[in-house]
Amino acid sequence: MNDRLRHDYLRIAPDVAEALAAHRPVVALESTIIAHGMPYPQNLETARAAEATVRRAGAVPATIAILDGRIRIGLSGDDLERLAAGRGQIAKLSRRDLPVALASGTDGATTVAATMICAALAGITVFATGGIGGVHRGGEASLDISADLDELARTEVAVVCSGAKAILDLPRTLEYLETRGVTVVGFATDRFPAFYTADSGLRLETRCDSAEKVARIIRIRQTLGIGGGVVIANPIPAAAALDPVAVTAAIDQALHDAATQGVTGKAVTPFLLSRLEHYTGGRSLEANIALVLDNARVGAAIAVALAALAPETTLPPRGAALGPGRVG
Ligand code: PSU
Ligand code: MN
Repeated sequence: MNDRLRHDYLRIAPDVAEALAAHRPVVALESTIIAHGMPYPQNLETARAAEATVRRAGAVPATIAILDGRIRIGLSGDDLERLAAGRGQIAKLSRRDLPVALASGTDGATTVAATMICAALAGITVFATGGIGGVHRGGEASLDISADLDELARTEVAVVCSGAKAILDLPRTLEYLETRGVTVVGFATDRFPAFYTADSGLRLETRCDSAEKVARIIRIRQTLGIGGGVVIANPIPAAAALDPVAVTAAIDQALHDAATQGVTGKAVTPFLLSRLEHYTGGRSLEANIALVLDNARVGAAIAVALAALAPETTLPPRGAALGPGRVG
């Protein structure tokens, strides 16, 4: 890894650094979900519970955020509280925003795209979250396509999620991932999950029923050196899933609000999430918490399986290999 980067901008918590050095399993967790995806104090409780879930499953959690202009890999309890309680004042940072936040020394929450970049810099391969961004409805005209999708195409991190919310154009999101060469795996499902519901109706070609099988696909993709990530789509646990009819109605209302209020750019996703929470009467929040924790569990199982792969399929830590085709 670039010494300048490590010295000036990257701060890896000791327990995470030790685990990485020993090739023990580590799971990255994102912070936009804490600062912009859920209200306080449920955001803080969920962040803590996700870390505890990863630990219980035998891996070390590394929640990622920007604090005081430093990329922080692994946060303390106070750090989590600062991100969770600062809701509103904490910037939402994607790929383009990272250098700006570091230059100005501010705090910021990392999106899926920015968390993938930071995880790759630290040498972390597995990342668990709630949902990825995607092609927004009308995206073929507005060009509102989440930077998460291009990040998945270029940065070698496996992202465990419950698909993407149906506030997005899910068929075009899957088409875009296919065009950009991202491997999408259904975890014990043949269908792309739609976040609050297990089935978007869209078929996936790849299904894995075990963490070991997912780990082999991730490792072989790394070995091929083709760059880019893998999406592991883990459906919301059945007991926590919402009624599809109620979700569709809430989404229509949220999209209507965004259109009439002229919400654009990076504000769109947080705006839609909070309207959705309003229109589902808080039930969306409970579902969101349940799926994040299940993704943390599955992410840890995959990280454990990766660490257990035979030595001949083990590569050295990859450091800052961010470009497509660069093999560490
Ligand atoms: N989808 C969710 N919850 C979230 C997000 C997406 O269900 O919290 C967040 C993630 O951090 C994701 C980001 O990376 O929103 C995508 O934002 P945008 O569409 O502006 O790229
Ligand atoms: Mn956008």
